[in-house]
Amino acid sequence: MVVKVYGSDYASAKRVMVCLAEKNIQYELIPVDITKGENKDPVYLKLQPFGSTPVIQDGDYTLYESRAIIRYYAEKYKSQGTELFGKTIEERGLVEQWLEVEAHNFQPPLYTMVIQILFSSKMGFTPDQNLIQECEEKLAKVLDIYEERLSTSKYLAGDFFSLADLSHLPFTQYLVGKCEKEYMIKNRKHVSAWWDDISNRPSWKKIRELPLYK
Ligand SMILES: N[C@@H](CCC(=O)N[C@@H](CS)C(=O)NCC(=O)O)C(=O)O
Repeated sequence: MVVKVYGSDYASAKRVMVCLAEKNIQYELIPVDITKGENKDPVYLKLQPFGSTPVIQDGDYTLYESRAIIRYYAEKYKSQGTELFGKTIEERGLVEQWLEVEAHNFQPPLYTMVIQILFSSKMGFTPDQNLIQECEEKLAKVLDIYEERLSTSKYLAGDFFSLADLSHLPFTQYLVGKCEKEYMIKNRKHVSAWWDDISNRPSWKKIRELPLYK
């Protein structure tokens, strides 16, 4: 059965799509255009009552929150495609730790920067340069900790690619691309090598080049 991914051409749906690609799971993207308010449609709100994307439907099973979805598929198809949780319970613990770091330390300042730099005009407000600067400083401190970690292991959770690395792909792509802040990655030798490695995985190259429905 083909998994249905309801989402838009934004980062959180791509987090799910790249996970499905690593696991060789077929999916169909059902466009939900948030710029047209389709995520607030009563029919969509029955699937995701908070009105954000993505949501998956796998048969009669429905799940939202991108990180919950990727954890679900990494566990459900443990032995199919790339092993994304590591092999031991200790490795799993480290994958979970870095997934939490991504969600609570890395993503918040970067998310604010992305909204301010890329989406402010669409959303009808002027970017706040002080806020962007503040977020950049916060993110730089987080990346300094990544630099230290990645000087002793190839990937975040150890010497294996995992869900923790994967979860960083969509928003870091905004940072190095449309936000024009690639120097934040390139100026850190180990972070830069890590980014070159994970962003060149065939799964991510496929997702980031998708025209989706734009
Ligand atoms: N914690 C949620 C966040 C999802 C999220 O922020 N989605 C954005 C697109 S990247 C969205 O749908 N925004 C519209 C809205 O929430 O109203 C997840 O990881 O799934």
